[in-house]
Amino acid sequence: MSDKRIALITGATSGIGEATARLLARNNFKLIICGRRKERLTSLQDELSKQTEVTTLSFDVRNRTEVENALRSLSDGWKKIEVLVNNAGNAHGLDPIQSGNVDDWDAMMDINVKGLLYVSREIIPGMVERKGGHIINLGSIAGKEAYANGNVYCGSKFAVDAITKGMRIDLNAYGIKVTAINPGLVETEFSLVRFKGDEDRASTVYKGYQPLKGDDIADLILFALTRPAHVVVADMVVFPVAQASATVVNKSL
Ligand code: NDP
Ligand code: 8X3
Repeated sequence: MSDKRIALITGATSGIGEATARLLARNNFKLIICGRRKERLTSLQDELSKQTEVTTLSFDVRNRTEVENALRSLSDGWKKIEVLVNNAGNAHGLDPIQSGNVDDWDAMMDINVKGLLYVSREIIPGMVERKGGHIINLGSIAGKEAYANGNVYCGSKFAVDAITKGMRIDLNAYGIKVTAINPGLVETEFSLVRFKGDEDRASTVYKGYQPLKGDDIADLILFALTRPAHVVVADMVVFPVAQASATVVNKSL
């Protein structure tokens, strides 16, 4: 019988989630990779299947029925999910509160907060029944400090911070580990999504210093997942060396 743990990663089609899928595939995990872009899921599955067993689930985390149907469609061999990486999420827009786009607000609260909850609600009961498992929630420095024009994105990540703490308390009785990873600036498709495909504006965010890469965050996720049974990494904040807070970034390094 395989001793590999099954890890489900949301948002595995890009950035931090994709890097995490690649690293876990090389480190004794079987993978359920999720996202909306099916062609990216299939191509990642083809690549990683050389290293481990991989299955894909395509759903929009905003749509509760899609989330439920997708997760309940897993065959028996894939149902015992021991690791959940709640990573799917994005910022949409960067506007002052008085002129914010309400569709952007809906997207951020629906994806970053409600989507994380819908996925978790499907997976946690199995962990409780088996008295074990590990949930890794991707928060952000934006969930620790509010910054100018970050308002609702920060609100969504402050919510992730509170939900993570609540999960850790409620699941304490069952030996389930809950970890928050809170990165600063990581160069992924994040800014391209935030600025609605404006490549120049997106690339400016990462100019003048060395930002984190998806691989740097994947390393920390693997670190948290491979601590001894009695150790849980509860809460990590990680910056590129050039960053000192949500807004202090030394662009001359
Ligand atoms: P990317 O834009 O590169 O990746 C986002 C991932 O989320 C994609 O795989 C995307 O897949 C998925 N996703 C987005 N919306 C949905 C949806 N409605 N349903 C299902 N999946 C969705 O960004 P990152 O890798 O940087 O972001 C990953 C996480 O890290 C996010 O939670 C983000 O807030 C957090 N983070 C990022 C930081 C950064 O600087 N980059 C810093 C701190 C935290 P698809 O489009 O295929 O559905
Ligand atoms: C992503 C990092 O600083 O853009 O969560 O909010 S930041």
